Amino acid sequence: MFPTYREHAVAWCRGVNPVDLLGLFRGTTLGGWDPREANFFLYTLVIGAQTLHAVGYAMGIVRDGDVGTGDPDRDRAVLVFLGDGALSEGETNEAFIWASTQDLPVVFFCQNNQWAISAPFSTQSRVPAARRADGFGFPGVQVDGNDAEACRNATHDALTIARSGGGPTLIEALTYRRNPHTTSDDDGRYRSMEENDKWLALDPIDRLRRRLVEADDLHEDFERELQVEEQHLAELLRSGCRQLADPEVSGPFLHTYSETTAEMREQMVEIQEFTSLDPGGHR
Ligand SMILES: Cc1ncc(C[n+]2csc(CCOP(=O)(O)OP(=O)(O)O)c2C)c(N)n1
Repeated sequence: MFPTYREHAVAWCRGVNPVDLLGLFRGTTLGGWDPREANFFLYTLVIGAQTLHAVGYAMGIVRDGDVGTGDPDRDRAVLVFLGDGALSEGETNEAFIWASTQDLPVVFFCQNNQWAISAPFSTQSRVPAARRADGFGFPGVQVDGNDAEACRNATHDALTIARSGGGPTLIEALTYRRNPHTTSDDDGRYRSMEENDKWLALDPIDRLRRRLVEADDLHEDFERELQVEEQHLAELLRSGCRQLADPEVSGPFLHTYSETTAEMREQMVEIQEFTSLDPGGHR
């Protein structure tokens, strides 16, 4: 899996410690977890860049012969997440071309929340996001992004096709970003709250809850266990976030390239000496 930066729930399912996610947002780390352990790549803040990472990885899967063998323990596929804004990036369009022309085992999951900060989807595309795949020659499907089961089923089907050698799929999960883009974004400047209210009524968590109640699957014990788990997780996140250690200044010098050059070592020593000075410039 290659996430963008909104896949907290997916990370949770993959076993990534949510405190490690917060390290990235607090700026205490440039990564946060070992992608190999969770089979979940690092968050990518450079819009669209992860689509090419995913396609490159899918090429590796093909060259390893791990696609279309019919052996469920062997066949693999890549799932990459992107926002609607990422559809306008050159990298995403390059990724679509590679994926399509080489029948790569990759599923593009586009969370179309209809806003790229203040840019509405109408400024990104004249056609629904799913239809973008048509021009590249691979299938695109639109699902109700606020319907958890529909998203799960569409993803499952597309991954099955990819693993069996059937090539890529673009899934457009149509949803809505109800909050501002970030805590520094004033969304009142570019959109109406009525639109927001309309989507509040379609809240995906409420809908899943209603469905469980209707199916008689939401028992009291289950609800209670859920509440305890939620409380525990919230506490873990709060305390874990406060306890995150400051980053080592040597980090970027040691981890940017597989080998640290002599020049980088020199710069590392220089900055280590500089940061050990007090504000008056004394040791
Ligand atoms: C290459 C690049 N250009 C610009 C930005 C600044 N930027 C951060 S988030 C964002 C909007 C992304 O919108 P979308 O892909 O729809 O994702 P969303 O945050 O709405 O899920 C932009 C332009 C960036 N991070 N990377």
